[in-house]
Amino acid sequence: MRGRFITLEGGEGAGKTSNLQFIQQFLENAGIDLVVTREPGGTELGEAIRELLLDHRNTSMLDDTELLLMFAARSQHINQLITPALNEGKWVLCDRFTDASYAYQGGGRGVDQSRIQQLEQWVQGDLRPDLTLLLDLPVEQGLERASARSEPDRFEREKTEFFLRVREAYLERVRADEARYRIIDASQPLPEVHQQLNQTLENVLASWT
Ligand code: Z5A
Repeated sequence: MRGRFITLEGGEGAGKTSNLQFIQQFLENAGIDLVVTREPGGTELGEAIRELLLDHRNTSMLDDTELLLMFAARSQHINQLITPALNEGKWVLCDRFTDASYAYQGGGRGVDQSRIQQLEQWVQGDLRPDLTLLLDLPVEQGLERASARSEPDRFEREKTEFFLRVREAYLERVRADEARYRIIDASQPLPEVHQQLNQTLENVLASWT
């Protein structure tokens, strides 16, 4: 049987890294054979593309170039890792996926949604996540948390307005397809966020069996 595809999304300082391991542990404890990966990245080529995308010295990168690089990395990732794993019956937990393109390139940069939709169709065919966990919190709170980072990357250098548009684009995605998403209130202290994740995952897994 084909495995399940779960993605984790969130804006700046939402705590993806802090929560990914918790989700992984939950799923592995449930006896699931899991592959954990990330975007942009997940393959050798994808990780090289990630470096180009995050390097703050690449100030001349055009918005379309950024979008195309995201989908170039995604194409490699899907064909080399995600689809083979799902076909083997493994589950895939991916730290960011195409919702991030809609949020950052669409909402943040203002790239036309129809371009993203075309690339999504081309690169992914029918592949869509079965579940997307969105860690949501007010932008100012997220930026406050993220400010402790040493060297901000190309995205982390953006202004508050950019991240407000990113958040709104994520929430708009949820409103358009509520069945696929679960919003996690990431403004709460970490143990409470874990509790929400625990409850959410228990409910979803029960509904899948
Ligand atoms: N991107 C894109 O534009 N388009 C696409 O299609 C894709 C990606 C796929 C890299 O992604 C960039 O790629 C990303 C979007 C773009 N740019 N940004 N920004 P990434 O996922 O690798 O990078 P990230 O967003 O910086 O994720 P992160 O490293 O997981 O950061 P985080 O969500 O902020 O998580 P954190 O490091 O766990 O938490 C930040 C701090 O907050 C840290 O000090 C924690 O201890 C603290 N924290 C976390 N949770 C809590 C709670 N609950 N209470 C208190 N403090 C907390």
